[in-house]
Amino acid sequence: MSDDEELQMEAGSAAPVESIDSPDLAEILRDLSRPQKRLPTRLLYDEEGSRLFERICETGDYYVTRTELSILRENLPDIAAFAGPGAGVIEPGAGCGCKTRELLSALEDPRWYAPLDIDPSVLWRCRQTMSQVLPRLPLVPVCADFTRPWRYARLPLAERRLLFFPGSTIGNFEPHEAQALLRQFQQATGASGRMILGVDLRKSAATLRRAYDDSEGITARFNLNLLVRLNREHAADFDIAAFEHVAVYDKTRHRIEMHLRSRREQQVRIGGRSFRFAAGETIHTESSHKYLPDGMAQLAVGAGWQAWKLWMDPQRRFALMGFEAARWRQP
Ligand code: AVJ
Repeated sequence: MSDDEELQMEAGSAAPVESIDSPDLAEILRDLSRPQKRLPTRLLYDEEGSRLFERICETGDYYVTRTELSILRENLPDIAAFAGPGAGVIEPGAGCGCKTRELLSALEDPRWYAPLDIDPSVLWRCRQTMSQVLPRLPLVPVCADFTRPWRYARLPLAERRLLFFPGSTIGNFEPHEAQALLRQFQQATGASGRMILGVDLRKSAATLRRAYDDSEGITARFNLNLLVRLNREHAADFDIAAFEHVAVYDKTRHRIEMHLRSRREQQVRIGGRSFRFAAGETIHTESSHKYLPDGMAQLAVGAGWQAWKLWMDPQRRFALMGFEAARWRQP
């Protein structure tokens, strides 16, 4: 997404456009050329992918969303106090915004809400729900890939900026990338900035495997939809039935990985290239890192934040962590 396309929805007229001659394809071809084939995780979230992800959140096996929401509800007054009055709320990767709605309703005099999402359809739906629940709150939707630089300086004034990053999306990045992202968030919120981060905590491999390979098969559809998308958008010829979803827990890196496994030996064409798959060979599509609260605090401290608050469920499956900008910085 180019600089000029960001903030386009502010004007409220034209729908944001996805770039057609996408740099995505170059990245896809590079990723499929690696010894361990992979695909960019963010491509899971097209319109169908975002819808399927919302359905994953409703499954019994995916404890993440439910648990985070219960922590938020249990601690709302405390969390709102931490955010302080007059905040402008930024949410990278906003999604359906149901958690945010609860947060925003509890805040004292919030100034605006800026959801960022790579998928314009998500922003349109977000605008619709927000106009019903919080019609007076100014909405500043930003259509952008939040992992790339975006123009946060153009956001309106507020007492302070609060960055809300729930859902444990931070876990989808390698630890060093996660730290770089947290540093970018710190720059986006400034010296008076605060951040509320959702962090999924370490737990048994069995629980994690069930959460990322639910018995209803929604996660499998979510993962396979990536190939459907490549067929549609990049004229690839993946035989969807010849791949299956797998979730593997890597105990040393503390992360659950999603892969698409080739059921047989096959060739796939995309972007004028041909890729060979051995039977059983996989494409790595997502990693979800699991942290201890201390480990995440250390990452954030290295990114210009100081740890401030920790809210958890009684079983310690998930944490909401509150940070404020570090007052003291290493030269
Ligand atoms: C959207 C990053 C929170 O990693 O748990 C859910 C995505 N993938 N099931 C996660 C996901 C498979 C999810 N996040």
